[in-house]
Amino acid sequence: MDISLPATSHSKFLSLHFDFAFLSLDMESALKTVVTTFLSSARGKENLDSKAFQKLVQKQLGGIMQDTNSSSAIKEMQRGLDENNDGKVSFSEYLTLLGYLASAYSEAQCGSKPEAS
Ligand SMILES: [Ca+2]
Repeated sequence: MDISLPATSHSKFLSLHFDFAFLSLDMESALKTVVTTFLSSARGKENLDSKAFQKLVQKQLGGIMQDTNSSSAIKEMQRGLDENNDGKVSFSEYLTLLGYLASAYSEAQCGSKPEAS
């Protein structure tokens, strides 16, 4: 499974001035949750530090991910996501995790493994 997402910072997206005030459809709500979860976890910073990332995973993803009670497993996952090796999880690195989870969920829904492309 290989997912590459554009390494665009969220601040670039936010400068596009979409009107996010009236998100109402399921996917729009999901998008809002994805963004606000990151922002509230980052507490005004650009990145999640290890502690914030661990908290986010345990609180938000404990239901679908195994080993969320193991801080070493979460640290291992964080290292895997940390493309620029700064020890923190940026918004795009966070999206990489969500991309993996979305793919895994999609596979589970389809009940089949994706073709290698
Ligand atoms: Ca990083």
